[in-house]
Amino acid sequence: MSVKNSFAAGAAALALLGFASGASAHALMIQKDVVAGSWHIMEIGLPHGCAGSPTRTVRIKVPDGITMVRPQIKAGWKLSMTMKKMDKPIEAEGITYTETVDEIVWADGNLGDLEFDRFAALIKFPNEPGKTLYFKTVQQCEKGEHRWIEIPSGGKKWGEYKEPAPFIQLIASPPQQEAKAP
Ligand SMILES: [Cu+2]
Repeated sequence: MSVKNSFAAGAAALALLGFASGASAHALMIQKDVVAGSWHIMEIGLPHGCAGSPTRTVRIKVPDGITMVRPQIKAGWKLSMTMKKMDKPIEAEGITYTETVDEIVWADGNLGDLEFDRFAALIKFPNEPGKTLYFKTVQQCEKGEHRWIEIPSGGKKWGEYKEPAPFIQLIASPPQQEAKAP
C-alpha cells in the first residue's frame, strides 16, 4: 500500500477513534484534558510508522513540573527510563524522592506502519489549572524517524506544524456534585 494510502488509513483509524476530522494522523494524546493535581494515565497513540517503515523505538520526554511517573510495561518492548534530580525532594507514602523520570524509552519493538498502538504512563499532574504540558516524542523506525517535538509559538496553531508535540491541557477540577439524599 502506498504511503499516501497509509496516511489515509491512519486518518480513517483516527475517525474511528472519534478524533475530529482535522486531527492529523500524527502522534496523538488519547485524552488531552486532565484535572490539575490528579493522577492520570497519559497515553500517546501512534497510528503510522515512518514513510512505510515500522516503528522500533519510542522515546517520550517528561515535561518539567511532573514529579511522579510510572511508565507502563509493554509486551515485546524493552522499557527503560532516565532520571533527573528534582529541585526539592518530595515525600509520598513515607518515601522521600529526590529524582523523577526525565525520559521514558520503549525499545526493540516492532509496530507495523499500518498498525496502531499506544504508549502509556501513570502520572501525578501538577496542580496548575490552565497549564499546557508538551510531551516531546521521538518515534524511531527501521528506516527514518519522526520527531514529534514542535511546540506552538508566535500564534501558529498546533495543527499547522509538521511534527507537533502531543500535549495535555490541565483543567480545574469540576465542582463536586452534592450527594442527593435518597
Ligand atoms: Cu501523521
